Amino acid sequence: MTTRRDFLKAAAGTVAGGIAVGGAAAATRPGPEAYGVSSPHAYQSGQGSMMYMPGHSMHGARTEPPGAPADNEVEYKEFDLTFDVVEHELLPGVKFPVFAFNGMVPGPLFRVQENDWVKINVKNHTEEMHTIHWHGVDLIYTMDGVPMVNQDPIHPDEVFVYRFQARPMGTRFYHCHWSTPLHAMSALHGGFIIDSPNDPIRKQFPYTREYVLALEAFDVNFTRKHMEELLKGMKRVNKLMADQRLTPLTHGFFQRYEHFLKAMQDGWRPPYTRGNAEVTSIKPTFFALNGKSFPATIGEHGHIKIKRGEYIRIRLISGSWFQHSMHLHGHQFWVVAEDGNVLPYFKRANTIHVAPGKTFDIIVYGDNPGFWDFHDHNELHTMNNGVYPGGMITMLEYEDMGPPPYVPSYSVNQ
Ligand SMILES: [Cu+2]
Repeated sequence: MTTRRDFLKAAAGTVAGGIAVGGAAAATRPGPEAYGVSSPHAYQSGQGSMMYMPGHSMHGARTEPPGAPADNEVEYKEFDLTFDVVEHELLPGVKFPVFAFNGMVPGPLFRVQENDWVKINVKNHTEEMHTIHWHGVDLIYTMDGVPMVNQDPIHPDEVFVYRFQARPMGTRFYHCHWSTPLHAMSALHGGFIIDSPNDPIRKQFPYTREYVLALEAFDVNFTRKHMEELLKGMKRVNKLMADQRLTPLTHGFFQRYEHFLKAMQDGWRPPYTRGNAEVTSIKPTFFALNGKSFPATIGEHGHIKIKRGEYIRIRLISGSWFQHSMHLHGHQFWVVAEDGNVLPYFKRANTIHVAPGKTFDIIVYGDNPGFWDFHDHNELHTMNNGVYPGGMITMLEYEDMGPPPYVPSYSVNQ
């Protein structure tokens, strides 16, 4: 006896067989839903995972991760940030394209008070995806900005809203965490200074000026080439999204680790197994302080100034993947904070090692009038494309010294 149910099963088998004749791959390879395309995103109040939204477009989209107080619950200090692509001049004769916050290298400097609630509306004006990580800030985990760990990357044309309480006090920073070498080697970083009236450094050293120095390394050739390729690739991805043809297999995004493993079982290969051009070594050729290489670090872009009897505070922020050993001539400074945190005792030093991801605060006292070199003692970083002098050299100038007895030239070796 044939039931209606058996009949339906048989019919389904026939249809499936018919498709297999037309294309074996279509019959054996699972569809996008097998890789988690349609499962709901964990963030209830967000936009959901935008990776495979039908009719994908992030124009007008505004993603607000959960976990922070609403606008009417606390008083927010509000800021706007953008991701842009700009042509940046490191020094005369050297321009290259970079990703930059608000078009600035480094990004704008934030100054807030400890325990302020801050709200940062971030808009992505580029064709590439990004996130922002607030380095050294103890915030709500949904605002931590790590793609594929606690947020989806911020897509082209999307607005993403970070909200958190600024704490603890100290020299913090922010950077893009969509960590392709391109972004790290590009200019997506900036200082995030959290002040407090209870700052013991301010009490012990009555400093009157302060400086923030981002230490940077750029491989301009790699950045030029890689950015061009990446933007081409992103245009293709955006087109595929608009045409609703993007699948996890073409883009390599999976909502769950098991989906990723299943795709590999089904024959998909991740880019890192393909001998892909993305796997390359980075050889920085230019080094910079606040976006400028020596001699462009001098003058209007702000070398460091001091007067006799003055205390100044310098906040050093690692914006690079490399080790920097900053040495000040003619002075013993105090190292007063590491990673933004006030040290239990203030160490005297003239050289400070700033490893990737670190910040240090130092206090300099004006007791030796002159013009003094402040530079990375890794001398490879004091060259511009292999030519000395350049890179991470700046100057400490006593303003009250009168005309200098000797004015150096800015000539470079041939
Ligand atoms: Cu980025």
